[in-house]
Amino acid sequence: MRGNRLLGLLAWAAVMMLGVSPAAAISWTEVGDAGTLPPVAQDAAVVGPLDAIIGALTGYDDIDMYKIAITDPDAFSAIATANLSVDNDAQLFVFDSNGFLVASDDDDGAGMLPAIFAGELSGNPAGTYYLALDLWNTDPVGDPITGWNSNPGPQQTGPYQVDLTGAAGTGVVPEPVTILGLCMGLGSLTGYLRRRAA
Ligand SMILES: [Ca+2]
Ligand SMILES: [Ca+2]
Ligand SMILES: [Ca+2]
Repeated sequence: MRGNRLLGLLAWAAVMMLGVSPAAAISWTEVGDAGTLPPVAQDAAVVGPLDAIIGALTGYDDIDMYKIAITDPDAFSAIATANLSVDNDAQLFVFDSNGFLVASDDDDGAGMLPAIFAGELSGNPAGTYYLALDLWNTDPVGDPITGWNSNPGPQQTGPYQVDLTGAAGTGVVPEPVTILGLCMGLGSLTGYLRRRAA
């Protein structure tokens, strides 16, 4: 009995030390420059709830597309904040796993920033989606998307953040065998401690 309680305590301590608590929401920060179409979208490869994407628009007409998981379509929202060099006139687009547009917005957020609110994706299945942020008025071409009509007005650059609800990273949870190995190791340690105590 004492051994079981000790094992539980040690497992809890190990989880805390490894930082693998599955409930902690985390953000994804753009690495280099995110691509513009699903095949080259940047994978938000974190494990568990994804509460924000942080990036920057650079160059003449940057388009940043990220691959994410939408775990709760009813609760899904994407609210942009930014500090772009002219007037923050950005846009948001959400495409499904096949590249079909399922939601978009230009100015529903603060100022001319875009926002997609909870409920707008209701009726869509949970799964893989692509979230893109770009400048007005560069719009997707084709449905499913095959490209973009570059038409930034005004052209501008700067940092942005898209706060998310109902979303998760595309990373995979650790293999069960890893957890099993950890528990076996803890079991051995518990046995050792019990033998020492005896
Ligand atoms: Ca970028
Ligand atoms: Ca880009
Ligand atoms: Ca806008």
